Amino acid sequence: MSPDLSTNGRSVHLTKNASLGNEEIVTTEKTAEDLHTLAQRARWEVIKTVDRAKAGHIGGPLSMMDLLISLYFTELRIRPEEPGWPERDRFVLSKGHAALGLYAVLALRGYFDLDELATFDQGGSRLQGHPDVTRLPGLDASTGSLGQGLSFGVGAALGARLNGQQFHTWVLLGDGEIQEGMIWEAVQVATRYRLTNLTAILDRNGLQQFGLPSDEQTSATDRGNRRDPWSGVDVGAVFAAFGWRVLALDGHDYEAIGEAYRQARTPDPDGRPTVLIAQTVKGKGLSLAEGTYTWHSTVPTTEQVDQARSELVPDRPDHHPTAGGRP
Ligand SMILES: Cc1ncc(C[n+]2csc(CCOP(=O)(O)OP(=O)(O)O)c2C)c(N)n1
Repeated sequence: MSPDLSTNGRSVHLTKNASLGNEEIVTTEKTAEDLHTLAQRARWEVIKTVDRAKAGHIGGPLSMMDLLISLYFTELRIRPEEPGWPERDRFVLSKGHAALGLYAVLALRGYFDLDELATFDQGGSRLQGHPDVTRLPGLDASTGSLGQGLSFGVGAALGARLNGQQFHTWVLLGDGEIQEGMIWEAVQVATRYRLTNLTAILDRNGLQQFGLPSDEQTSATDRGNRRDPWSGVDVGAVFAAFGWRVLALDGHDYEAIGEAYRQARTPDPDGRPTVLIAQTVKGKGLSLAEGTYTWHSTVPTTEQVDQARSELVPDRPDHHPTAGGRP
């Protein structure tokens, strides 16, 4: 079944969520094919928007896209028409530089019109280069300075417990981001308070912006091979040693993602917070960009935009830079 994108994601297939103990309609039913179609469309919106804005990130939004589409269309208990609903699940995009990917998903999910993506990164826009909670309803945290989102998530999860609320808190981390010491402070506090209502999702794409020195230094300006410093490290074992429940998955396999989300929401009987180690490919979906660090934040050429459209949304000739498609 194909998703009805013509309604901007609003006429999704809805189910009642019995576990909330009421008739709230909060989640949607989607097949793996539906999710793939949505994710490819969202990836295209990212490329198209970076092309228009002549700024933004591509590699990180594309690597997390299957995780995010699955989260927003099958798992999160949210009301796009009431973004501030107090019982909503909380979501923190800790790797805030991937904001554009989140905006594309929020638009497809019905928080705002897709057309608004054309304002991305402009002064006065609600869609800043990094998420700004003071501007855009639907966001739960402002992020962009890497390392802070998990601490915010700990606070939200602890607050839920203290207030007797049932919502779950989800935090999406980059694997380069976990170099930040503040992440590990939050990891310890989450264990200390037995936050079973907190899930971290690690986008393990193996690349960051810059990285370790190359094996062979080629020049004084060499900024490394862009592998993240956790390359070769069993990061799941590290979280486990800190007392977290660890689930490993393929971050592009919708069935595995859905199953991991269901498990993560189910409170761990041993009282541990949960981390999902999602193996992903940076730039996923665009063959030019897959596994290539230079696509972390790059403005594509006209030819590359055309290639992206033909790979991601071959049936949508709605944006063609060479045909004057830019607003
Ligand atoms: C505290 C801080 N230091 C540096 C940056 C600049 N920066 C933006 S993205 C990035 C790389 C992040 O890598 P990763 O977390 O692996 O993200 P992904 O590969 O998923 O895009 C860096 C260093 C930042 N935003 N915040």
